[in-house]
Amino acid sequence: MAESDALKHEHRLIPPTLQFAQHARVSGMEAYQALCAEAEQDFEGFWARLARENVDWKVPFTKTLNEDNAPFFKWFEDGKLNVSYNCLDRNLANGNADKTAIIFEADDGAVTNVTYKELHAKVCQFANGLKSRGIRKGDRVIIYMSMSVEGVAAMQACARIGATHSVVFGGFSAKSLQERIIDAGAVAVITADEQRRGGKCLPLKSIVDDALALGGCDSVRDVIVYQRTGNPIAFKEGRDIWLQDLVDKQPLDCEPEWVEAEHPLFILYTSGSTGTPKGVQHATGGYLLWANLTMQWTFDIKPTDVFWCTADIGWVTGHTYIAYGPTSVGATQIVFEGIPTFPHAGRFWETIGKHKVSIFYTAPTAIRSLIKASDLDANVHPKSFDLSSLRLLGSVGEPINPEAWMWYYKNVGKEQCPIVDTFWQTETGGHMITPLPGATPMTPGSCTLPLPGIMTAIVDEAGHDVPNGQGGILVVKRPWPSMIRTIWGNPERFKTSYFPEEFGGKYYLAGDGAIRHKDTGYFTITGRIDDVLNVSGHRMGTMEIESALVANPLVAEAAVVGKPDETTGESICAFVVLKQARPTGDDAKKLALELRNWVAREIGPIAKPKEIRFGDNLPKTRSGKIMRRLLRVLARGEAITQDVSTLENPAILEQLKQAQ
Ligand code: 6R9
Repeated sequence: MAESDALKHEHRLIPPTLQFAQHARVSGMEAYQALCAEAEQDFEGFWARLARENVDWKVPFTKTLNEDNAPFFKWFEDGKLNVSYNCLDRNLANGNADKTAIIFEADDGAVTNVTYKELHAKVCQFANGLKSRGIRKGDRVIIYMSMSVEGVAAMQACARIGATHSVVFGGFSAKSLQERIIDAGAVAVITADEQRRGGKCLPLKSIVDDALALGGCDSVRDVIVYQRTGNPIAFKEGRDIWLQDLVDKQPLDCEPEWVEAEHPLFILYTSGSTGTPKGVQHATGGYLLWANLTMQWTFDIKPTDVFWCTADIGWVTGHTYIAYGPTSVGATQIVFEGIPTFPHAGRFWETIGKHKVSIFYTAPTAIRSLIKASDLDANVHPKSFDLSSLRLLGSVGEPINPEAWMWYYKNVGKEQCPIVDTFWQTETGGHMITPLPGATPMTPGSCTLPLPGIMTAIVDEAGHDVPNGQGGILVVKRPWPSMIRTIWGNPERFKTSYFPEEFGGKYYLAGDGAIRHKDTGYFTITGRIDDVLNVSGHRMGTMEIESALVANPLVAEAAVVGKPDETTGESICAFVVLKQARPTGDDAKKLALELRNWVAREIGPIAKPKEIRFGDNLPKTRSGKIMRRLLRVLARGEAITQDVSTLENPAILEQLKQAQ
């Protein structure tokens, strides 16, 4: 049975242990159902109650939801607050001042602890430093940093002064960075001299220099540089400033800028099926509420927990479940600079033991690669480490296959820890469909049920609900507080991408396919239904990679498809037509390598195609459309059984069948 079929038939139900359920914040299915019923009966009242109970407002809101200009929804619009106040100051007031906020585990294993009081002081000084350079509420600031206390502090400092940050993952190229700087109209870039990963020093500041030198970034006045490695870097007088010099002598306190609930907290670029990456814009109040609540509901966070989310702050998971969620609930968390395989593939398990981590949240791709590594070497198997502190495990970023789920459950959680398989997106701001660890019986490979107040459904092309057991398109029928507000600078694209006319402009379209189990109603995500790939949990548009390839002077045409991959979920396979004759043998190998490196330079190493196949042409219909579905079949190495009668050039299939 193919794995997708196995998923559809998977119906094991594994209840949380009694011990876990008894002490959980949401304990038992009745408690979950009661919350769902409250949301059904009084939707606005439900959200208003939660927003009052979990967020500190400077000016309380009186209006919960404004749907007048749907799908541009407004939540808590007349309320005023500050996210950094909610994450830091309120922890000083409620007895957490000397509690460790961040345990920073460096690439080389060095540890730095930062208390809430210290983090507050750091963020205040940083915020005062930003203000001293003239950065104000509403300005956009790019953060191009590796995992560090300073990275988190940079985000919080922007939030404190009402500047809108846009974090760009440190693996993106100068060109990708430049595009984001221009689109956001950023006034400053915060970066580091270099980053340390896997024992190596990798450049950051020099990439910022390259990005700015590409042109069009005139809006940038300041480049603020955190010294991480101390290796020499170029410095441009007047523009560049060391973070240390900026914050030195700044007051340890900074009055928060009280912003409207709808004020843009951040923009985060993500890939869509067409065009350039979209600047997903999030608001302040609703986003904070959901970051805080999902820490409580999904992660059952308790004052004694040590929380570890292994994501990077360059992705949404690192925003919600590192920078904002854990701090807003006063948790102690690990911020990890390194990679899972350095100095050995037992690094995650070792670090869990070292810091007594109790909640661990990672991606299926990491789990799958560590399964492989521990099959080969018992020394890096979880059983060789002390994992007794763990009480809850989480998964995010892509579907987790039942086999990997079971391995995680048995070997890491020792069958005692619930697994929360959290389905959500950059656009949703926080979890959408996930088990509640003290309530929902789990099914491996299923993200189970939506959180209370999240009105997910599966519909057909016409927007009608499909019965359980039948696959369809995943939608959300009602707005929710942490939803995307717009695409930065492109409201029209926001409407057409997420609230398409096919569904009357009323449903939020996630871009994923899903199916509900016929008995339990549990959701299983079947993967993207658009041209978005998910490689190791990183989202990439096929169009973006194709555009990068055709920007190479040698390339005439390119088509990119995803191919299932045991470790990374999906891998990138590119079909390329060169302007010169089709290369073969060593020539083909050499050119493939050149093009792979080209894509890494254009977008970033994460976008490198794993495989490149050269052809004299691509399979096209008589009207000239590339038949991607055939390319997908070829990439998988499967025989073509589909109808190819509309194909202009069927002979090309034979040529593209073989990987070089
Ligand atoms: C948080 C994050 C979003 C896309 C999403 C879907 C996939 C994420 C998943 C999952 C199945 C899960 N995805 N979590 N698929 N099960 N638990 O990853 O955001 O980078 O925007 O990606 O990832 O395809 O549409 P983002």
